[in-house]
Amino acid sequence: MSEPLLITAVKARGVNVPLEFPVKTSVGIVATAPLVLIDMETSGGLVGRSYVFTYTPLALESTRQMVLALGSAIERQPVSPFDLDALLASRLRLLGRSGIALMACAGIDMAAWDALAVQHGKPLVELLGGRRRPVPAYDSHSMDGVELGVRRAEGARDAGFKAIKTKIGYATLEEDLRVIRALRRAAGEGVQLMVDYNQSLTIPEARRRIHALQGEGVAWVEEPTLQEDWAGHAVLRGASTLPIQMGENWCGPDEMAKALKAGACDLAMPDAMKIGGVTGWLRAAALAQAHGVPMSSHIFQEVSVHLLGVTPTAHWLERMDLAAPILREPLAFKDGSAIAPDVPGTGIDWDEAAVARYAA
Ligand code: SMN
Ligand code: MG
Repeated sequence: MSEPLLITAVKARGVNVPLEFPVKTSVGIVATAPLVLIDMETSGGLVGRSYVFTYTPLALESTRQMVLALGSAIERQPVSPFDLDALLASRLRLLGRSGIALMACAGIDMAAWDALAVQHGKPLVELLGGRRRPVPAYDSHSMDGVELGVRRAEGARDAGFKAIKTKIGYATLEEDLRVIRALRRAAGEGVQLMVDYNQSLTIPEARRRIHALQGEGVAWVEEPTLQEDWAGHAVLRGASTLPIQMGENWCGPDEMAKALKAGACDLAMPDAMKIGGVTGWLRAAALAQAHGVPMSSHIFQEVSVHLLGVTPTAHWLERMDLAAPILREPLAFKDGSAIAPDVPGTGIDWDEAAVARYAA
C-alpha cells in the first residue's frame, strides 16, 4: 500500500483584488475582493491550492491568521479531507465552527481536495466520480441601476448567457420594477432573469414586493428577508408563486438541513466556502437530493464547476469573477456554460505577479 500524502505546511497570503464591477447590494457594497490564498504543501512535493473570500477587508488578516493556526494544527496529518474535517470539527467543538473558523476550515478542505486530485492526476470532478461537461451558468450582476444594468444584460446576452441575476431592493418597489423591466427588454425573452434582495426586506415589505413581481417573468427571488429567518422565508414562500432561493449564508450542511426542514426555500444555493468546502458541499448535495431541491452554486466558480458535476439536483453555476485577476488561468465560459479545466485538481493556480501587486 502506498505511503499516504502528508501535509508538510499550510501557507496563507492576503490579497485585495480589484473588481471590474463592484458588488453593489441593498445591504452593502463589496468594492474589492479580499481573498486569503491558501497553499497546502505536501510530502509528495505537490501543492493543493484554494482561496477564501472574506467579504470585507476588515476580516482579511484575522481569517489569514486562522488559516495559519489551523494549518499548523494539521501538519504531518494525511491529506484525507474527511479525516481532516473530523479533526478540525473536534478541535473547534467548544469554540463552534462558524464565521472565520468555518471559512478557514473550508479553505483548508478545498486545498486538501485539490492536492488529492493532483496526486491522482485527475480533475476534481473526476476524482469525485463525475465527468467534465458543460455546466450552465448565469451571469451575476449587481444593483446597477437601469443604464449600467442594461449594458451588462446586453453584454451577457451577446456572450451567450441564458440567464442573468440582478440585485434589487431599491428604495421603492417602482424602482425595482423599472430595473427589472429594462433588463427584461435588454436581455430578451430567451434569457432567464433572477433577482436577489440580499436580505433587505421586512416580511410585510417582502410580501408586497414579491406579489408585485408575479407576472414579471422572474426565475427566482433570492434572500428576500434576513437569511437566518427561515420561518419568515417559509411564510414568503407560501404566499409566492415565484420560487424562493437562498443558501449562500448557510454555515455548514446542518444549517441547510434546518432551513429545508423549515420549508424556507424552493431552491438552494450553498456557498462552497460557508457550506464547508468540498466535504461540506457533498453533504449538502445529498440533502438537496433528499428534499428534491435544485441546487446552484454561490461564487467560488472555479471549485463549484467541479462540484456541480457530482450534484444530483445541479441547477445553475453562478458566474461572478472575484478571483480572476490573481489566477493564472481564470475559468472560461462559452455560450453560457463552463467546463471544469482538463488539468489535475481544481485548476486554481496563482498569477504570482498579480498576487504581489494586490498583496494586502
Ligand atoms: C453576493 C453578495 C456578496 C458578495 C458576492 C455575491 C450575492 C450573490 O448575494 O448571490 O451573488
Ligand atoms: Mg445572493
